[in-house]
Amino acid sequence: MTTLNAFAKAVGTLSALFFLSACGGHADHSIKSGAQVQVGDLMVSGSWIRAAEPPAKTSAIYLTVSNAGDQSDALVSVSTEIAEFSEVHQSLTKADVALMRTVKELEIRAGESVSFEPGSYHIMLINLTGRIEKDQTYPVTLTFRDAGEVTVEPVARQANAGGHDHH
Ligand SMILES: [Cu+2]
Repeated sequence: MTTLNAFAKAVGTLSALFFLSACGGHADHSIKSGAQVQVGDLMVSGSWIRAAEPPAKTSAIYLTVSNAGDQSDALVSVSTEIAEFSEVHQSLTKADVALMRTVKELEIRAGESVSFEPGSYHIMLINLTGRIEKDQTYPVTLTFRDAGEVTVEPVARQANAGGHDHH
């Protein structure tokens, strides 16, 4: 747990630095890649994607979804051109074995937020169609059951797998 917490803190610090250096001065750009995109009562913030180079065929996207409304909503699909398949997964540890399960519909309850982060929920990208280069942004469309579609542009960061072994 200590390692994970330290990792999460390091990532948090890096996000702040990247945000300042990559987006300074361009208001439109910073809204897209950064920090917050709103759709209905939902706010998607802090999106980033794990940089990947061949032969890696998978990567993952992390973000936070907050629901300011008084109705539950759910993330029902994710699409992007950078991978053949995109799925919502949850990492679990059972008897010291790291596992992942597919989440068909991820509920985001009224007034709550769900964080996608290493070791927990993530958007798994399977069969990447190219490399994911550090500091580049890659558009990804999220579809919510009620709020509908929204496109976010996570920025790529170098990060170790954080215990995320896939298949
Ligand atoms: Cu996964």
